[in-house]
Amino acid sequence: LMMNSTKDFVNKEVLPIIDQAYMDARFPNEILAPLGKMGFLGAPLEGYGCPGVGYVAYGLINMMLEAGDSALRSFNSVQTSLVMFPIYHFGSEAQKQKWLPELATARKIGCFGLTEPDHGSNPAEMETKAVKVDAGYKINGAKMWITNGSIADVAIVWAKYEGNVCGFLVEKGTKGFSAKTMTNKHSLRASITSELIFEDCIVPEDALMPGAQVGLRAAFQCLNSARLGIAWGAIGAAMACYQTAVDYSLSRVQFHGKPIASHQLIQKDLVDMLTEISKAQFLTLQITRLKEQGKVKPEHISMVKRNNVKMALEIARKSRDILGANGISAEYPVMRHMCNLESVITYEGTDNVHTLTIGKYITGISAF
Ligand code: TGC
Ligand code: FAD
Repeated sequence: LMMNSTKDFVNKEVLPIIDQAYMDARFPNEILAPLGKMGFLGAPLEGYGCPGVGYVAYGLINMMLEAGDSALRSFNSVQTSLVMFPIYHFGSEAQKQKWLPELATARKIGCFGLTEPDHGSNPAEMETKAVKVDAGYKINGAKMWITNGSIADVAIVWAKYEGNVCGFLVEKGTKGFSAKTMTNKHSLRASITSELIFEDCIVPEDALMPGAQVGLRAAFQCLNSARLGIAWGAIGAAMACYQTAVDYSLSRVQFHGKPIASHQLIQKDLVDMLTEISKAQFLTLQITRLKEQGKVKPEHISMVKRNNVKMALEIARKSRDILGANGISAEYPVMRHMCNLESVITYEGTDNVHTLTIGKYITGISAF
């Protein structure tokens, strides 16, 4: 039900506007109200206005959102897994009551600041620091490449306090905190990406999430949830590219008046695409069921994030090829998906990071 209603939402509200929003490098704010009404933000969480429908539903929602555009799935990943999830699991009762119902309806937007200009794959070396002051904590540092940063009402900010990574809630408008939209992106153009700057930014004592004072473990738990959603989302982008290739190859006529779909090499490409999408769906469904049963390991999630994004990129590139010159046109979604997926393969752990995570699991040797 959630999957079909998300598909209807994407068809009705998103597909008519997304190409132009992408070309204009604009996040389509107009979808926020209908998105909030759909009631699927915070899908796996229960209570505080969240639907509590589990991770399979969360995954299927992400799959249909990313069939529209990776920017929508990015929005949901950040809002649900990187902002609502930590508030829900690590926040105080007051923080949950204040933020979760508003975030669940998209009346408020959140962002997640872990990456820094000089520390991406290895956040353990982060430089952003918090020190204790009379009024609470003083934060100094910078975060980079932060989805939703400059449109967010609240930022989950990871900073070292007494050498230990802790999670803080920093509200928009806090003195010493500014967010600047990053421009000139060739990828995820319909998503806002920002730099967050903290200059003697003083947050109150209760900005610290009580459960997020355990080092990077808390941040990584958020990433486990988000990465699983991304694995599903990438399948959606692949499905959209595959369907475009099927439709196009049936209508495009070349050589002897025949549709290109009648040529054996094109059929092989379509067969390979459908096979890879189906394999990814089954593997990801099984791993998501393990997650719902509390049996999943981070390495399972690395495996599907790594596999599915690479699979989706290959399908997007092949689909673009099947469309010939039309493949680069904004009349078709494939080049947009392909460019978006170049971010998706990098964020939430690069392809190499997930390879080495699984390599460490197999051999017991860290090759980072
Ligand atoms: P390591 O020493 O291995 O572990 C430190 C502590 O964390 C625990 N841990 C995990 N816990 C839960 N889930 C996981 N996946 C975990 N991985 C590690 C670990 O048990 C340990 O706990 P404790 O209690 O002993 O302290 O960590 P490390 O610092 O060596 O890191 C290893 C590495 C490279 C895998 C990690 O740094 C990593 O994953 N790097 C990639 C960074 C990344 O993914 N950044 C994402 C930023 S957010 C983003 O991109 C959002 S995009 C959103 C969108 O628009 O969709
Ligand atoms: P680097 O870590 O500098 O890596 C560069 C290259 O070196 C990569 O190929 C990498 O795999 C490789 N490499 C690094 N270390 C090793 C090693 N030990 N062995 C082998 N290869 C290695 N971050 C957030 O915190 N919040 C967000 O909301 C967010 N949104 C984003 C949105 C977009 C559009 C993008 C592009 C990024 C976003 N990020 C976000 C940042 C993202 O998580 C980082 O870009 C990512 O973790 C990689 O870090 P980096 O770019 O610094 O690359």
